[in-house]
Amino acid sequence: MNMHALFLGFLVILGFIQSQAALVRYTFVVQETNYTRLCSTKKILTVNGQYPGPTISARRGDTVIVDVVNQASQNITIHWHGVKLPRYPWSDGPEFITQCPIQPGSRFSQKIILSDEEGTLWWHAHSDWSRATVHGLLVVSPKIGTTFPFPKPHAEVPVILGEWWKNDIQTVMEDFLRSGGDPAISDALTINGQPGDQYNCSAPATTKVKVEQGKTYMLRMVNAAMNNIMFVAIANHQLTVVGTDGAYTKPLKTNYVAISPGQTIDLLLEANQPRNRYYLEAKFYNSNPRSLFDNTTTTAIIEYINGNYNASATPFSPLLPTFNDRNASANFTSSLRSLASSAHPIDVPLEITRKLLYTLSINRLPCATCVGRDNRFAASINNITFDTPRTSILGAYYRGMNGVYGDDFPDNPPFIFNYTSDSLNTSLQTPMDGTEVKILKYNDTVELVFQGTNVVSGIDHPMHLHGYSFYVVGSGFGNFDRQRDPLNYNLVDPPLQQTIAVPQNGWTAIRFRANNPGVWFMHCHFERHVSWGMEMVFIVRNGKSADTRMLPPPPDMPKC
Ligand SMILES: *[C@@H]1O[C@H](CO)[C@@H](O)[C@H](O)[C@H]1NC(C)=O
Ligand SMILES: *[C@@H]1O[C@H](CO)[C@@H](O)[C@H](O)[C@H]1NC(C)=O
Ligand SMILES: *[C@@H]1O[C@H](CO)[C@@H](O)[C@H](O)[C@H]1NC(C)=O
Ligand SMILES: *[C@@H]1O[C@H](CO)[C@@H](O)[C@H](O)[C@H]1NC(C)=O
Ligand SMILES: *[C@@H]1O[C@H](CO)[C@@H](O)[C@H](O)[C@H]1NC(C)=O
Ligand SMILES: *[C@@H]1O[C@H](CO)[C@@H](O)[C@H](O)[C@H]1NC(C)=O
Ligand SMILES: *[C@@H]1O[C@H](CO)[C@@H](O)[C@H](O)[C@H]1NC(C)=O
Ligand SMILES: *[C@@H]1O[C@H](CO)[C@@H](O)[C@H](O)[C@H]1NC(C)=O
Ligand SMILES: *[C@@H]1O[C@H](CO)[C@@H](O)[C@H](O)[C@H]1NC(C)=O
Ligand SMILES: *[C@@H]1O[C@H](CO)[C@@H](O)[C@H](O)[C@H]1NC(C)=O
Ligand SMILES: *[C@@H]1O[C@H](CO)[C@@H](O)[C@H](O)[C@H]1NC(C)=O
Ligand SMILES: [Cu+2]
Repeated sequence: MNMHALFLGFLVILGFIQSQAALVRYTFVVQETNYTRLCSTKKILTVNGQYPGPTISARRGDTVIVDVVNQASQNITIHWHGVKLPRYPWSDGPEFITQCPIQPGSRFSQKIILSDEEGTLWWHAHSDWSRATVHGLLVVSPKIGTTFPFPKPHAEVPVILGEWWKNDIQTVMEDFLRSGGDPAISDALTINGQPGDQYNCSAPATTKVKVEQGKTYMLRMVNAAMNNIMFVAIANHQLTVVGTDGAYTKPLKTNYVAISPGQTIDLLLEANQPRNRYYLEAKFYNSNPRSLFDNTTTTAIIEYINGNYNASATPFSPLLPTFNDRNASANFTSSLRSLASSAHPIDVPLEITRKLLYTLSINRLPCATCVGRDNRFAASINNITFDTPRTSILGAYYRGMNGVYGDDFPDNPPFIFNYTSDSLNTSLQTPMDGTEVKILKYNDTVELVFQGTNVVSGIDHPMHLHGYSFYVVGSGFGNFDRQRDPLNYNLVDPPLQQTIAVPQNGWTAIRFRANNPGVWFMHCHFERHVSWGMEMVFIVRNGKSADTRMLPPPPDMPKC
């Protein structure tokens, strides 16, 4: 063989390697681990003994196999948040929606099929409240031979925002469900599992990001907290948003970030300030004056290399929006734009075949067993509080089993009223119970308007849809106006997201094409609202051709 042929052969092989998606494999051992935070030790659920859990690293289009082994003493399921899993809902994870739990002593090999996701995603438990400690990043890098749509950052830094209770999380959840009221507020917020240097016992382990002046760093941020949106900022530094929920955005320069539970944001940090120490701070945004919340601040430290600062002085602190500034939250959220470049094009549905309007409400139900109160909180979508079955809806759908769910989820609120009025009749507070799904045809183009209500009390709802990304085409405060508001939709470069904060007493319109057949959960990503029933299920029917049908289930699907 001459050199020329050898060289051509080499090029062919190189091309093959580049176009080949890789198969990546991980083992996740779910186990109980003793952990010390805030000077006290408790048993938490972890993956591989780590909190936060291990980072999964893959490239666009790869397939990741995760062998989940349950060595803990409770049921568990794992969800790959933001991964669409084309035609393969079997690995999606929500308990009793797409699978039965992985029981203690058993295992489930989950296949995570990546497609067009690129950026930061994450994974978390999707049973009870165990996601409090069972979560981690899922980083999808550009394919070999392609790169970021911005200069390659000097380094990538995980920023996992969380919430820590001194008490056992299962106990926190059970006490909360029994009480009928709000859950006990957490004892600290965390960054990468640490409350920060303002807490005893935590100071030495506080996240320190050492930066070199003149370099740019990429923060891969996720809000893994249970119950609130967060404001985040770094003293004296602007941040540039370049992506959210595994899709690129137009660069957005900002002094602060508002991030919903479930949402991920990729940010560039330019180390362009004097060589000193600066706090990265995060705290909760809470728009509802009625609910108590954890009003503490968690910190990490951005520390310049070769600085001549006073190491015992407190780092500079950023100015964050005030805790109840709903404008600051809505303003940030509505400033995001898709990159919409030729390398990263978008495809917003323009002809809509299914128009849906879903109200999101907090409710009350009578309670005879609640201590000190005669009612308990509930929550609903279109006035239906979701009743979770004890077997998998996906399994029932696939096998044609009757009696597990109904297909009567309403397209519109059953009763039209002034959703965001300051004075609503208390007769509106009692919801209906049901396990209703919404059936969509393959390739339906859906416009879904979420309408927040002031029933009981208005609050933001970070809504998350499994199996899809959607375009956020509009939002506003007050009631959605079917005539006027669509005139202001952004159909040019709306952001592509999987979790969107519907503003307090406001609305948000999303669009997506139902081209992923399966059973897909949709829910508020505030854990207490999920426990109260703010969730529903879409079933997207198979298309006609073989490549538009659901794939068969794996042989090791857990059984109920
Ligand atoms: C965790 O701590 C408890 C109580 O201190 C102890 O009984 C148990 O053996 C510890 N478990 C592990 C896995 O270290
Ligand atoms: C830290 O410890 C000191 C001394 O034990 C105590 O006075 C203080 O309240 C503690 N602070 C926190 C935040 O726990
Ligand atoms: C934080 O919340 C607690 C109650 O959980 C309250 O006592 C305290 O005053 C609040 N602090 C601030 C600064 O709002
Ligand atoms: C360093 O900071 C500490 C705490 O603020 C202060 O007490 C000390 O005087 C400072 N040292 C110098 C050299 O400025
Ligand atoms: C919030 O924005 C609205 C306009 O959208 C304005 O009327 C209101 O004053 C703002 N509130 C605050 C606290 O800035
Ligand atoms: C956000 O606030 C800034 C400054 O108040 C304003 O200029 C901008 O138009 C607002 N953006 C949105 C999307 O509301
Ligand atoms: C709905 O309620 C809001 C807030 O109380 C009020 O400003 C608005 O005028 C009401 N709309 C109608 C049509 O009554
Ligand atoms: C509230 O609704 C009930 C039932 O629809 C009705 O009987 C009652 O008059 C209403 N109350 C007010 C204050 O509007
Ligand atoms: C929800 O349904 C219940 C039961 O039918 C009814 O009493 C209540 O008024 C409804 N509420 C709303 C907001 O539609
Ligand atoms: C789905 O809709 C798109 C856009 O209208 C069309 O190109 C495609 O052929 C459709 N696919 C199927 C299977 O109907
Ligand atoms: C664990 O899952 C199995 C199968 O669905 C169920 O029968 C059992 O009740 C669950 N255990 C708990 C503690 O929820
Ligand atoms: Cu909610």
